Amino acid sequence: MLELGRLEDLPADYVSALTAQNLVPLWPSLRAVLPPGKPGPRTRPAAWSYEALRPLLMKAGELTPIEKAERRVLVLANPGHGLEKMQASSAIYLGMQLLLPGEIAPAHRHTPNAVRMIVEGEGAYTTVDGEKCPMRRGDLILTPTGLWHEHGHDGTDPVVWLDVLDLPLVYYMEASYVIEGTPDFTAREASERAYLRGGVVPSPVFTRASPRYPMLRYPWVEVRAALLALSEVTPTGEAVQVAYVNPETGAECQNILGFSALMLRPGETLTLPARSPAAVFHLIEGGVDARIGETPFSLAEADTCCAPGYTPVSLANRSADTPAFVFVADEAPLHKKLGLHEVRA
Ligand code: GTQ
Repeated sequence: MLELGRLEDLPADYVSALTAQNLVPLWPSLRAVLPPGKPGPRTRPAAWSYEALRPLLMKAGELTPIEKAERRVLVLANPGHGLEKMQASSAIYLGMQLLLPGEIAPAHRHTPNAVRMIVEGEGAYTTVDGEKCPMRRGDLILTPTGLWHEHGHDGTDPVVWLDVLDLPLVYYMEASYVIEGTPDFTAREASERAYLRGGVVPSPVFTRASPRYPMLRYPWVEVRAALLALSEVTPTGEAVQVAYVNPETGAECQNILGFSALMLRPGETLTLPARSPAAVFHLIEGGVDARIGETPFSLAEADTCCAPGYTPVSLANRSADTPAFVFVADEAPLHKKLGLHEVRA
C-alpha cells in the first residue's frame, strides 16, 4: 500500500489558506476513513454485570425521584466510544431503567425506536400507542418510532428493564427529538393475543390498529416455549434461535435494530461467524461463557455484553443439565437496508 503524504509535510501557510476556505486535504486522512480490509471500530467488547449495577440503580431510586428523572436510567456505555456518548455501539444504546411501585414515567413519543426487555419485578406496565402491555421477566415490548408510551407500576417491588434504542444512529443523523404531552391515541387491543400462534394471523375482517407495528408485546412464556420446541427439531451444532418479527409481513419487527432470542442446550457451545453489524447479548436465564473476538466474559443471569461488528462470537452454556436463554439485539436490519451486510467465514 502506498505511503501517503502527511499534514506536517505541507507548508503551514498552505494549510492555513485551506482552513480559511473550509477546505481539507484528503490524503493525510484517507487511511483513517478507509482502513484496509476491515473497519477500525471504536466499539469494544464490553460487559456489564447486573449484580454490580443493580445496587447502583436502586441507589438512583433513593437519590432521584421520578419527577426529577422522567426516565430513571443508568446507561450501559461502551468505553471505546467515551462514556459521555452513551452508546454501546455505533447504532445501539442500552439502558437499565428502574420504576418503583406507584411511579409513573410520563407519556412521550420520540423518533428513535426503543424496545424493553424486562429483567426483574412484577406489576409494571408500558402503555404503547394505547395498548397496555404488562411487563414480566423476559418479555419484549416494542416502542417503535413516533408511538406514544408511558410506564406505570401497580405492584409492590422495584421493576427493572433493559432499554435498547437506536438513539446513537438517529442522533448522529440529527433526527432525534421528543414530544411530550397528552397522548392522542385510541385504545388498542392486546396484540399478543391476536398473534399468539405461528402460521396464522387475524383474517382481513379483523382491523389492525397499526399495520406497520401489529404486535407490540412478545411474551417470554411464548418465546421460551417456541425455543424449547425448536430445540427438539434442530440438529446439534445449529443455532436454536428465533427472530422477533412483524407477524403480518415476516420482516424484522423494527426498522433499524433486529431482535432475536436463542437457546443454548445443556453444555452447548455456539460459534457465531464474524458479521458486519455490532450485537448485544443479554442473558435471560442461565450462565454463559462468552468470547467476543479474543475477549472472554463470564455472564450470569441478567448480565449484558456487546460485540463490535466484524468480530466472531462464541457462547457456551456453563450448565450440563439446564438450557440457557439469550436475548440478542443487533444492527443487521440497518446493515441490510444500506447494502453493507457481510458475514465472514
Ligand atoms: O423509556 O421512553 O432508556 O425515552 C431512554 C430514552 C428510555 C423511555 C431510555 C427514553 C426511554
